Amino acid sequence: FLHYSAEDGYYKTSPFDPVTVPKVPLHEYVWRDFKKWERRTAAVCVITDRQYTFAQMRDASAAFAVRLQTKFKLHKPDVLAICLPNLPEFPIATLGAIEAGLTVTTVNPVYTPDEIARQLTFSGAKFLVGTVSGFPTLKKACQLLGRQIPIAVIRTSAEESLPEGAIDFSEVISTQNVRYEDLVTPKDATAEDMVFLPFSSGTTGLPKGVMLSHNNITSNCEQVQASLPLDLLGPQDTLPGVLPFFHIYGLTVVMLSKLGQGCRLATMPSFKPDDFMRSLDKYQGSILNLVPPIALFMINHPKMTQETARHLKVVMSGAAPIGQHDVERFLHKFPKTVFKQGYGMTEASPVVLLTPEGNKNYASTGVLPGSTEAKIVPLDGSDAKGVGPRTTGELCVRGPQVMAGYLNNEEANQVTFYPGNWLRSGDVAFYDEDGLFYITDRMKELIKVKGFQVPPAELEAVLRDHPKILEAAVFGIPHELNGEAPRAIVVLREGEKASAEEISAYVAERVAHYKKLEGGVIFVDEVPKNPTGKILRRELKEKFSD
Ligand code: 4UV
Repeated sequence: FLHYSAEDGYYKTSPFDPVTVPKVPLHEYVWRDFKKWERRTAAVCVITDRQYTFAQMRDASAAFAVRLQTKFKLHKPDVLAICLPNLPEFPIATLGAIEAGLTVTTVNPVYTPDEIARQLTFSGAKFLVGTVSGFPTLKKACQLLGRQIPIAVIRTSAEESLPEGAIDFSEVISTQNVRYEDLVTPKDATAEDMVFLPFSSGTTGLPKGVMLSHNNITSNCEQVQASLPLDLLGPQDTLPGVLPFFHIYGLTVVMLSKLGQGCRLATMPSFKPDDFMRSLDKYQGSILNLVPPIALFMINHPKMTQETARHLKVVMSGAAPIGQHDVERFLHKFPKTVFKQGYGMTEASPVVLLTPEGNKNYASTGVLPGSTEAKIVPLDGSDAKGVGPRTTGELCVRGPQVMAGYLNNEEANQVTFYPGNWLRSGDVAFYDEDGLFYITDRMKELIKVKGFQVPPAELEAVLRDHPKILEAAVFGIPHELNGEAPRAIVVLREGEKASAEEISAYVAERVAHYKKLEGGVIFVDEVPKNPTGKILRRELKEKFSD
């Protein structure tokens, strides 16, 4: 599977058969077989036991689509923002908006009003879906935005009443008095239209809108499904919905791909040990996508036993590196499960590498899925040609799952793609003679905390706003449980004094909790920079990591 061309240098192709790009809108793709299991449960909340069958979910999302068009006058190319924890209604909101022809931008529900307002501004969202408890934050975000957006809220229990000014989500998804025939498909709708607009910082800078088309996502669903044997996955299976659906890993790989295959989602709004264990035990979780900190939880928590995980067949870890030693510890405790890894990025819908069947090489993150090509480019970027096996460099990929680009950001698109549509991952990797890939390092500035993106540029901007701070730089240091933790080096203005606690608290007030400066604050006289003023992050890491 190794090829050479004068243009691309050495590049790898997938050991799998090419996938057929579905060429249908995403909601049609997800509902393609739903009649086969329409009476079964599609999603259940492990806290309230609130649930929807496939038929109920299908009808509710279609009703939502009709009302978005007729009542709220939303049409392609309008953007709808979903700011929800994992609830059974998440797929209803998503698939309904898509059926109405809209683009969905998914917002992290733990964001601060500032962070939400920024995403609403960049995406131009015209409608918001949230929860009763999240409503005050969403309202504050809209105030910052200076523009009114209708906000529909989900009531997660009977005790929650509708806040003033909010729209009742249960009313807009109600199947009573809906005229399904009123739904219009725009004449110019194609499977190349943008269906999702998640945000990612990519290789550098602030978060940017990632334009993903219906075909990007449906292709990736096909790629993921083809890599798992069919008898392994189907309507008999339950997936604990623990990875956040707002993040592309939870959205594509867990929520959409698995609903399309008739699996049941056992959703939980956040990771809480008891809820998580209930999803495996009472709700019989059989396939589990997780991030390394959850694997560590399963290894270390005394109540998490083989008995708790007795239904579990397959575990797939991704979004951050997991050590081979930890995989071995996991398999020692849960010998009956198959352990797989995946590697992906928002810009690739997300899956780029997957562990093949029968693999026992736990140092590797796997092989390329169908129709995907990859090459390794020397790190200095002097020549965008690929190198051969066992030589490290930047991993670059090409395939039907790769984004068209970042929204309204030609500059970022220029640096993110090499000629020939090769998406630069910003990760350091190599492949071996068997076509297995190994991620060895990250060259982009991104920090990953529990698999979540923490863009240093964002924290640096917050720090620079502090009246006592002249300059700041942020980088990641290793963290035993979370993978990494953000650490800041700070230059104070002349004559100013501040404590590390004061700076940390200032940041903590302004960002989502996982972005806090858990790695500490160090005061310095100067931030190391190159002659053009770019922060020298490698040097920072080497100098200030201990
Ligand atoms: O953009 P993002 O936040 O995207 C992700 C997606 C992870 C997925 C998706 C589908 C899977 O099936 C799966 O197993 C994992 O995280 O962040 C992208 C960056 O995260 C790092 C790497 O630096 C990416 O550029 N990353 C993601 N997966 C891995 C990883 C991994 N397995 N090992 C090491 N780093």
